[in-house]
Amino acid sequence: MKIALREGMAQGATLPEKLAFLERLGIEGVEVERSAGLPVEELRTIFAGSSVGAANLPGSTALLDPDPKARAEGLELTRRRLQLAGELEGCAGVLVVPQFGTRPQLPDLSPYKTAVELERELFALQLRELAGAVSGPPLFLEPLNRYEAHLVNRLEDGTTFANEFGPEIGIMADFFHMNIEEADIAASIRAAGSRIVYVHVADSNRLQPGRGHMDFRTGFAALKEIGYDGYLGIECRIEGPLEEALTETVEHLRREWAAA
Ligand code: LER
Ligand code: MN
Repeated sequence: MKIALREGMAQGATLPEKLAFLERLGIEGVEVERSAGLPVEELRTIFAGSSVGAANLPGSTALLDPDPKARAEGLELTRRRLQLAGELEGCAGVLVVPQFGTRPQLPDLSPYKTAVELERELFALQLRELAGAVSGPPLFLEPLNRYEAHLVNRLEDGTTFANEFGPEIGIMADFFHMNIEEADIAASIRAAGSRIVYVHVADSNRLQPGRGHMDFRTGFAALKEIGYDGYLGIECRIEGPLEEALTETVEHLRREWAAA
């Protein structure tokens, strides 16, 4: 197991400064956000000078946009990120949130197709297109809770899409969203099995792990059972001074993982 932090949560003005901060905390990966647009050679040079790796890269959030131009740009951006993921050693893949929002943005064309049916079919087509562009690290879908998204809320919703493909398409398990959507987090993790290629951690209140009442140990035991050995990406609000809080969080996560 390795620990990662989102780029935007790390201290520092530049990516090298942020990597130095993470190294100091013993954090092994960064979820690249803003810096994903840097030239590939520059990124490779920056990461070559650090023990911190690129944990994942962001794909487009416009794959279901009603505007065809925005969708085409979304596909292109995601293809570029898949290529970049293969250039950065140890990168787990490209994170795609299928859509944000509690209602479809596509029109309701009943009785032909409802908006949700259209979204499902369009998303499956977009994934087929993108699966063909995977030659290294996979694309993975992140299920979000019902207050943030409606199409893919539970791990099972993600695996339903992913199961149409081979290892090119995976899913992410985010403990904050699972805490709202899954009846039994451990059972859902076991059912998703090797489709899980990335994990986000936040506590029940979305503060840093250790500051709420999340039972990480049971979920971590299920991750170990399925042979998950990837990143736990910290994605949360931080209570208290950043460096102290993260030091405490890293300790908490390593302790819970060891005990699981
Ligand atoms: C949003 O709640 C979330 O969990 C993020 O990982 C989406 O990119
Ligand atoms: Mn997340």
